[in-house]
Amino acid sequence: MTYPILYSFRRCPYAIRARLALRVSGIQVVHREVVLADKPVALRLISPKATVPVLVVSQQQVIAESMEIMYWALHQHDPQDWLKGSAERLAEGARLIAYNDSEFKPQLDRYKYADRFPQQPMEVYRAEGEVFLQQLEAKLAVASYLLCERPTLADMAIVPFIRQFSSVNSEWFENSPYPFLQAWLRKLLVTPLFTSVMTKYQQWEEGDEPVIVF
Ligand SMILES: N[C@@H](CCC(=O)N[C@@H](CS)C(=O)NCC(=O)O)C(=O)O
Repeated sequence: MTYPILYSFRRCPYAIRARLALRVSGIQVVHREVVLADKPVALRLISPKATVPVLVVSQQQVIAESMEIMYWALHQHDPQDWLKGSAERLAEGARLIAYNDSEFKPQLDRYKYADRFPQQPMEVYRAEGEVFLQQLEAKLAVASYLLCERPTLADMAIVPFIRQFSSVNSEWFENSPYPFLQAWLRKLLVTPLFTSVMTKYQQWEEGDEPVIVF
């Protein structure tokens, strides 16, 4: 039996979303923990852009984008119906994910690493990111999850990024005017699914015994 190989980094929000989908779909993978400052040659060879996550399904099929890994896994098995919903809801979910990846993530990086962007004080970058928090808060004020009363792809693709935003200054986040978002984050982070994908692994090195996870 050969398993797909997942190059991953524990705290990377893109890798977390990929691991959530792989885990929920029950797909077993060989896990290779990457240290971004010390990327393995094997990763660079298989994916020249060398970002994580990367899923090596076979020699012919290498998936180097986190959303594509989510879709690949869920198209095989989607036991919690993350991909199910009306066309309108799915389109709204896709819009939120696209906004997360293209607008919110750069804002999150500037907030997190504000000292590297001295043009503006940290509060300015945080306020930019809050535009997305406000959008999510409005959704969560009327439903338990972003699109409906159960988690869907949008929740699972976005929650790792809100987790990262919240942990830049957890005291600020806990006191921010986003109670529905706070509750949603708390609820998702304590699920067995989420905690299971946050297992710690040692840095992978060529020749290591395969670490099989599912
Ligand atoms: N669009 C990619 C982005 C992945 C990404 O940027 N991952 C970060 C880690 S969170 C990374 O690997 N950065 C490369 C580096 O820091 O050298 C995806 O969705 O998978």
